[in-house]
Amino acid sequence: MYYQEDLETMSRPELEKLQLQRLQDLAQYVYDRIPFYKEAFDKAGVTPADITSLSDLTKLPFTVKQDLRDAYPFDMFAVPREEVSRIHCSSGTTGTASVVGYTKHDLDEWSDCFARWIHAADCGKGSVLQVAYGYGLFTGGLGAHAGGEIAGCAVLPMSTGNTKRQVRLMNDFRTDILACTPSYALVIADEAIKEGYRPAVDFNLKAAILGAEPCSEGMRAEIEEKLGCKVFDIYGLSEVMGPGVACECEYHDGLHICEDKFIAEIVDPVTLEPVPDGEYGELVFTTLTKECSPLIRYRTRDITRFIPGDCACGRTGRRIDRIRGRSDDMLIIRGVNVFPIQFAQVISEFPEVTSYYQIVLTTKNHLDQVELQVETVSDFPFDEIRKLESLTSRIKHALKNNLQIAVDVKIVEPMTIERSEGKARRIIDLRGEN
Ligand code: DLL
Repeated sequence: MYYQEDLETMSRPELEKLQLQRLQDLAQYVYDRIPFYKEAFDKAGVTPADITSLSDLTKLPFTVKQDLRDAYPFDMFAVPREEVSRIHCSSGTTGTASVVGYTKHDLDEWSDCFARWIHAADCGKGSVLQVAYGYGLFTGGLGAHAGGEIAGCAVLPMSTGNTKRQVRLMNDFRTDILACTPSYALVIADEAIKEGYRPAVDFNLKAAILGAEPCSEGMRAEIEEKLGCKVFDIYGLSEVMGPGVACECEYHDGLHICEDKFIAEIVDPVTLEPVPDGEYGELVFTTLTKECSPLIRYRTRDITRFIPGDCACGRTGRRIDRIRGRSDDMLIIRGVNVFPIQFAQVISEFPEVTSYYQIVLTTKNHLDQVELQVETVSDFPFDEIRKLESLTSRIKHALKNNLQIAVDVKIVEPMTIERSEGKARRIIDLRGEN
């Protein structure tokens, strides 16, 4: 079921014509309004007038996360303050966050994107949408909320947490669609079962629109079985908009990009050259309709590929495969973005331990588990159990406060952690192996 059939099923030539027109306007717009882009275009020796075909996009410079951080807070905004309706920030980053602004028009465009995916899940007017993504600076909650309202749903703004209540209201209000991270969907399902419900029979769920983190096939199957509904993988990132940039349709064979609003490229993360169709590389986005925080060739660091061929649903937006990983070292642990350096920062405040550490990632019942292994300094009384326990619990607390995730801490004896002559191997990612 389409939401904006004309845009979603536009023929490729028509769509590409629209993209070119929008790209030309965008190039002029950012050149005139954002000093960063004027400088970057000048440096690359390109002017907005040089964009005469879609393939000219590759003449334009890339934008990276650091550019957004350097522009903190508002230097990348293309509109005056009085036209900004909302501000979000990227989650869980080290140092300065990247700030994204939205005009009223930007918010409407975003809602339209999300609404498309609610309709693709065969929901809309009359459906109850339970939003269990976090509300706040994170784009999940408000993005799903506004999309649900415009799609005609009755929106239940639960946010994350309070799982017993999520379960009770899901049953009592006959929720049709659940929107949250895949890990949280599983927590909700397990809580429901613990409370004595048979969610697949007792509840009214038709669809779960899950994203913000990778979801394995196994996890997806488990959620679908436990909750008795279809899972739709939804992708997005705050810098580019928020949830809804791409999502699965009813055929669940890749995520359609809203290509009337974004141009996607997949490039080799090292050479930055486009990879052949169907091959994996880094996803890059150019925003076509954003007024406040437009972006040219933004490097997402997410690794995926275009799925060749047409989709049976009739939507003409190309499909990307589910996100396979990231080209930088950002970890996504239970939906929270974490950088290894954040662990280092926390342990640096404990004189009892050295700066040698390793992060071991595993999965248990499809949920990410993270263990920090850290070494004591050589004069630490390793056999005094009370001291060891107290240190372990203090580090655990500090990590929870800083990273917003629960981390198991294993304190090991001096010189136990692998040393390296080259780059240290900080992350041992065993997810998917157990
Ligand atoms: O996670 C926006 C979002 C909210 C998307 C709700 C979907 C649902 P950020 O916090 O900026 O924004 O994190 C963006 O999360 O670059 C990916 O690495 C990862 N990510 C987002 N969706 C998916 C997905 C939101 N479906 C970063 N599969 C992105 C895998 C995803 N990874």
